[in-house]
Amino acid sequence: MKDFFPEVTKIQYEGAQSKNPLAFRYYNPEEVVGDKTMEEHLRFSMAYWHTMTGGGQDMFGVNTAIRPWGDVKDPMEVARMRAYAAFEFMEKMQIPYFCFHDIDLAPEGETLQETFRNIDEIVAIIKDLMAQTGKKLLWGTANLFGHPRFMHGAATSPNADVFAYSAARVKRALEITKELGGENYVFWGGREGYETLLNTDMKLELDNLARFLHMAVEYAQEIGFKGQFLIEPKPKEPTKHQYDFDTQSVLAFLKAYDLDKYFKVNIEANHATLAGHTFQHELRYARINGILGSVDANQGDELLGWDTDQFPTNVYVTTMAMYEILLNGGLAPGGLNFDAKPRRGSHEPIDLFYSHIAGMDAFARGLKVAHRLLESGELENFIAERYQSWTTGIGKKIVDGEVGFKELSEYALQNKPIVLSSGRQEMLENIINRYLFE
Ligand code: XLS
Ligand code: CA
Ligand code: CA
Repeated sequence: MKDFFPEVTKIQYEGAQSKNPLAFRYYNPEEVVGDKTMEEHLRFSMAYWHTMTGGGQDMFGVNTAIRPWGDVKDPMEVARMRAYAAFEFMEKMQIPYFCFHDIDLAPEGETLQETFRNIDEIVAIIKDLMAQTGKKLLWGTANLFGHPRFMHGAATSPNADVFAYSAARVKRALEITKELGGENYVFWGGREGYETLLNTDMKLELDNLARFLHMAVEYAQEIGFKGQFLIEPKPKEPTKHQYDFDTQSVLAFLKAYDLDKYFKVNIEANHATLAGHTFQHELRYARINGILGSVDANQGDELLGWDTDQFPTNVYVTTMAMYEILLNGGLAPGGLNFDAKPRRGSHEPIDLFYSHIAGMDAFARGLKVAHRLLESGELENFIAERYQSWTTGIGKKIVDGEVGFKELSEYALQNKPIVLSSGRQEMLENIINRYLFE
């Protein structure tokens, strides 16, 4: 088989002093941090669509990326070569997992039958490569947003035939995910939203989305797929308003439709930014509600209002993300999936290595800082102290449900003047910096 990345050998950990841009400075898979190795904590995954299938095309121009598996005419031959390139890349990068949409693997055919035949052929190749290399599938999904048939939605389309077609695609994607031992299955509602309420029956669309997800749950049970179902929140793009706006709206939807016991969320950093939240906010909200399932590890640009899917390099952000993930007891069976692409101008194959190394090192460093921060208890102790009034006296009575408005009013009327303590934001921010710079 052709060597697609002949200029690169396996990327190795060389330590923080290394100046080799093709080495890890922090990611050391075997290194134990707390109770697990880095590999077990981080569960890195390659996104097939960006790393293997994408080519740098944008609204103003065509593909720029040089991809050694893309230089033949027959799209099925490209798909076959791409599968081999994917496993060579994961091997060389020491990335244990990957994620895909059904049609990242193989081109759509003229008919649904042909699409399935194309995908099946590549799935067989991938299954062999997985057995040879030990690489694993973090999650599978179906692309229900790219083709014109989805222009008005998939499960939320006004046209019932589109709903049926989408069900067929998810059914097959679930079967493939099961066949490849996928540990999760993701629903990202690309076109599940609206452009204007003037033409939209919002109630019917939401009811239908819930019907669709219930059918998916039933079918997974029928075929014995044991993976975790995940919904990936995103507020906008491509539609102006997406129904899965953020984690809080997803949870409200899941509860309203009795789906909350079957689903968790896959949180993407860039989508948090688009929703006007920090990444940590989304992780925290999911964690405290027991629905933090997996993460799309990327970063957005606060100066741009769209989904830039950049590689995560901001160590402050990865530290606070890993802080939440450690408090969550980890992500398994989820992981950190690099739903990220090198910039359009970073078009050479080797840029795929530089960008993944940058992301893996940023998260590895974030993990180590977050672990030290948690071990010290500095933040948690401060918070416990700040909320201390809830553990004794009237606070405890409120928490224990022993008092109502009458008792509280009597208490307030005879209480001494209230004295508040400082929130100490700047002091705390400086504590974080101390850990980052240590
Ligand atoms: C797009 C989403 C998508 C999902 C999978 O913005 O991030 O790539 O992760 O469909
Ligand atoms: Ca994503
Ligand atoms: Ca994104």
